[in-house]
Amino acid sequence: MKKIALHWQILLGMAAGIIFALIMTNFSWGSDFISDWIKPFGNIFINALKLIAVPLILASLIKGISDLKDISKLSKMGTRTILTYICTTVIAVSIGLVLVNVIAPGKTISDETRSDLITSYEGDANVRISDAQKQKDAGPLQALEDLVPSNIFGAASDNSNMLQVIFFAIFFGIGLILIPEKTAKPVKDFFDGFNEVILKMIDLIMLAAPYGVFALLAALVVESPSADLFAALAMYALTVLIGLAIMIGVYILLVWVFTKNTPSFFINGIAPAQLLAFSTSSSAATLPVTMERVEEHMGVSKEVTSFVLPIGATINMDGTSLYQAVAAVFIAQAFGMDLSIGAQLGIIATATLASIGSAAVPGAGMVMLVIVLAQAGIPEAGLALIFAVDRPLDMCRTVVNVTGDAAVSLMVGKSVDMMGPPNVKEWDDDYHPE
Ligand code: DAS
Repeated sequence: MKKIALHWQILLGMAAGIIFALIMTNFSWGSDFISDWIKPFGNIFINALKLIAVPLILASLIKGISDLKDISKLSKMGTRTILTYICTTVIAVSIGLVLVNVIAPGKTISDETRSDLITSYEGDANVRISDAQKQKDAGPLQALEDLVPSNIFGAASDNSNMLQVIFFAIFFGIGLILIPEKTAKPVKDFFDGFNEVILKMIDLIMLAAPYGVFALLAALVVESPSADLFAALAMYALTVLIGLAIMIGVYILLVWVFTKNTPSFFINGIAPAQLLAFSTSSSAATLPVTMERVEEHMGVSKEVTSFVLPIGATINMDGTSLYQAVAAVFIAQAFGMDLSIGAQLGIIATATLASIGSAAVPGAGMVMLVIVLAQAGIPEAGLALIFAVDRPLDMCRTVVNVTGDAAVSLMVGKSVDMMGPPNVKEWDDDYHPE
């Protein structure tokens, strides 16, 4: 049978999980059967995602930072590229935070459903939510102090110290850049290979996604059979989609203002890459098309695209960072946790860093969400809540990731004067900006 694309398999797994659970609830033993024999597979799947988070941060950040070594040679373009990428990511996270606080999808859940959620979470994780929240609301400089681990293995062993792992990865990457090239090469080669292995492991974990989603959804239906929970999930997904749409508008505006290229020129230029990003959920798989579209149809010179776009596919994931901010606050709302402004600002930092560390492959944003949740003391059990709708959102946020990379390429190309005149529809053979 022709292989069905993974996201259709996952959507099938979602539907099958709901239908299976609705059938089983007609039997007196149905709910127990699902809790005892099906739900564990959902937890195994979530644990596999959490398992890969720390190695993924180490691999992708150390590789990403050590790749920046080339940037020092292109300091003018490099600095502008990194700063612009960080700015667009912070804008994306901020849009996500404003929307999720205004729409508050997690607050539409009834108190009864919320207490069911808390009971099931505290039962599974035997952690009282209030305690988890309290330890995160310590003094103002506590967050800064917590950034530096006293023991990397201790930090790596507890998912709630993800920022410490990120700190170590960045620190290690900087050290790698500063030692002589000859000495650094074997270490850099090791982390390049290590990164490839981790990406392959994510691929393998995602192969189990249809079955993991089936189990998660079946458990969700029998354990909190409330319609308001599904309504809240729908509102959460809508909040993410509204944020992603606003982000596309922000890019169109930035390109219009900074490069004088019209919205229709930009959208017509990037549309084929957006469609590929939507169907593959992978910025990495879309990269060749993104480069061709930005170079051949939007006039940015190869010297800029061959530098800015690969870095962007690796560290600039604005759609992912917006999604992580919305998801984290939604889960906190669902569990009845009021996040302080300090905790939400912390989410801006962790979602920005987590999106930098997210790999450009399907489901990576979900893996890195573990960091944002753990750092803010938000129950990771919430992953089971939102993973049900993650894949369709992954397809949409990858479109935004790719669009953001293209927009920044145009802006950097314009700023270093390596870009053709605005709104050139098609490049004729003898005119390409060098
Ligand atoms: N699918 C990832 C990408 O390729 C983004 C994500 O998982 O959030 O951009």
